Amino acid sequence: MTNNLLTTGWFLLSKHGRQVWECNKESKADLNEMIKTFRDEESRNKNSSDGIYRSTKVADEREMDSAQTVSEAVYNAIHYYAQLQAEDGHLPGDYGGPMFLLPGLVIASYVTESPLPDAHQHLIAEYFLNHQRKDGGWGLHIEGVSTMFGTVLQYVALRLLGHGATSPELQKARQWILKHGGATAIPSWGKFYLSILGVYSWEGCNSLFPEMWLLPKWLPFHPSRYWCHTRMVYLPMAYCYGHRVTMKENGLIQELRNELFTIPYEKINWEESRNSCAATDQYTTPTPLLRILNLCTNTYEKLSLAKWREKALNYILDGINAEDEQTNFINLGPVNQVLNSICIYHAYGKNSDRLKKHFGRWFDYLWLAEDGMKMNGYNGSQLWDTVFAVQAVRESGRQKEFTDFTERALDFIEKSQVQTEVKEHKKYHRHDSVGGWPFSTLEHGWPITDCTAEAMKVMLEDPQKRIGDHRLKKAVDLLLSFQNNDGGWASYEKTRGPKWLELLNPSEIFGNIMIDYSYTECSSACVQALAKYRTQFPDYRQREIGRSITKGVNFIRKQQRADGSWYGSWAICFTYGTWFGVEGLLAAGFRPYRPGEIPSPEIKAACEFLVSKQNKDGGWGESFKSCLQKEYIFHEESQIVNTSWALLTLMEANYPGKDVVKRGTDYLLKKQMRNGDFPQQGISGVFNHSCGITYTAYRNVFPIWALARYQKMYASE
Ligand code: LAN
Repeated sequence: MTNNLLTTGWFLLSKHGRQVWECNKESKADLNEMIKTFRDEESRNKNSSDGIYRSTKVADEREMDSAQTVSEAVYNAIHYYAQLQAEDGHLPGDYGGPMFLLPGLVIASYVTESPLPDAHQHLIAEYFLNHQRKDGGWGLHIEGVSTMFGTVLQYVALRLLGHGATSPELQKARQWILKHGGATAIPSWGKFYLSILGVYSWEGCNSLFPEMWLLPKWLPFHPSRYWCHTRMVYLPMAYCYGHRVTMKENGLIQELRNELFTIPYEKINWEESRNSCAATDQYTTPTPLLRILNLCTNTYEKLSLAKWREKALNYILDGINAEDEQTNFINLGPVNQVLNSICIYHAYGKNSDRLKKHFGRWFDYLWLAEDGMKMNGYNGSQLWDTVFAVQAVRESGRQKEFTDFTERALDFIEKSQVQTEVKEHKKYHRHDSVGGWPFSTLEHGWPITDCTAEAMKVMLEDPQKRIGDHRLKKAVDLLLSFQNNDGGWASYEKTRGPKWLELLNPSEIFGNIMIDYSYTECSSACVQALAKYRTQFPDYRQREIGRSITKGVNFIRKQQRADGSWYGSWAICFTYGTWFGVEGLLAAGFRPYRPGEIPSPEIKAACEFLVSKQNKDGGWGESFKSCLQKEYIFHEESQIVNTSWALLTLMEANYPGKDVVKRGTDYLLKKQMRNGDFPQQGISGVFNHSCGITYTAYRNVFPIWALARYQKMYASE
């Protein structure tokens, strides 16, 4: 099968981390066949295995002998993974999973009269069909149960792509929608998209109160204090709401109005629909405070002063333009990419240069796999995957055998550090950027605390010293400036608002999105990086670094639960959080297990927690539900990725129960395929507590790392 894929004509073009799928061939027959196969296997894992990209790269398919020793397994695993590297040094991979991103792009393409090429449209529709659930609906993400948000959005997107309402798939979807109350029960972000299309009325949306941006900045609820993703999504949303941006009506829109609701469109009570949300979708319930606020802003809409509205909308458009330029039109994420495109079309028209630039960037988000063409959750996870790859290979001690790989990866990391400040960043509420590293590419440019920290860790061990002392100092300065008063580190910025702002979370589908909170993972990475820096450069900002580490450690300790675990916010879940918790504390000098010594109680408790969750087959497996319910829930089967995190943690703590570690390692060895790869199992990433996201690289990089650590510790095996 793998060789067939090479004849599909699709390949990934990559430059400085930018990822664009291109096709050089007219016939896509093989690809079609493969994509259909994905759908036909009823019981199959919903996670594709990034088969297309990998088949275009893995030329060396010589059947290697199955590894007999851990050392051979490590070699085979790196040998396989290294082949996935792009020319520019980064490790490309599937970053799909959420099901609310691609329909947004299809809607934007329709509304802005900017059609995607036919082949893309075809593959996008296939992706939607591949992820339809048996009950006819779609979830918030590929593994989630059907929701109104997912189902209406994919339904509408398929219709916009030319699928007839009478097709069996769409009929089934429609039944699901009607049975669950019709599209008036779609959550607010869905109401927003439908209003743009004219398939729902702006009257049925709570006010997005554009004037909020004109309020004094010292107010605790000023939007500049929101988590950057929330801020950057509600900015263009407020623009569209303020202008009541609505597409010109046409036959298809009229049909959709007839298809999506339980009562005739003209009879819908819009005011009543504002707060309706299907039970399947509700992760957070609107609080009384939010309801009161909505009442006020909805009333304001009736009186709104034209002068203020105009001023607010101009201010917002200026903010949209700034974000476009600062990110080279990539934008912070896939949602504001889509929304900004719609605003730009509205403000400057279909033929404007700005819209063309947006259009060009849509392709940076599209990813092709054997389940069709999807929209990635970001413009890629380039830097993140590459910094882990280097650390894993380094732990194996095999850099010399893979010099080319490591050199190119280091080169990519070096080039990705931000070295010039974002233009007028303060005016546009951005934290400093110089010295930081982004999650994806330099062109994207938004630096992140833990991406900066992980890249620093790698650069501190670079034998070539590619980045000199000066640039390392800049990274330290930035990390110190990011630290919160509670001692922790948030994701992109310092926490800017009070915790009670969460009471105003208007998205029914996500939790904890209003402010940027301190996270265990981010805090641990920053503590690790600062601790490492301090040992090599004891003279630079010595006291501040010392204080920062102490505060960071206190924060991490406070996050530990009574059972010894840490909750992970950005991957599933307690095994991930606990890995970071333990590595952070150990880097700061907490005691691991050592003969004749008592380990630090935090470390002991964490190890005991992990040991208590080991499965009979030696592996660990955690369900996505852990993230939602905030308690450890077992997956039906052990997961390679969870097992690797648990093993990395236990070994870093030098846990004395060798049998536990050996059985975990044996599980990994058993799972490895002959070519060195590992099978793709369940989804492993998460955000905002409710949405899963694919990190396809994790199935390679973490077993490499864990096996390498095993080999290092028990060299003879
Ligand atoms: C990411 C991806 C990377 C991730 C880590 C660096 C791993 C984490 O340690 C900190 C948080 C961060 C940066 C993160 C935050 C939320 C993101 C940006 C994402 C999960 C990728 C996609 C997601 C974004 C919010 C998706 C768009 C959806 C909206 C609700 C706006």
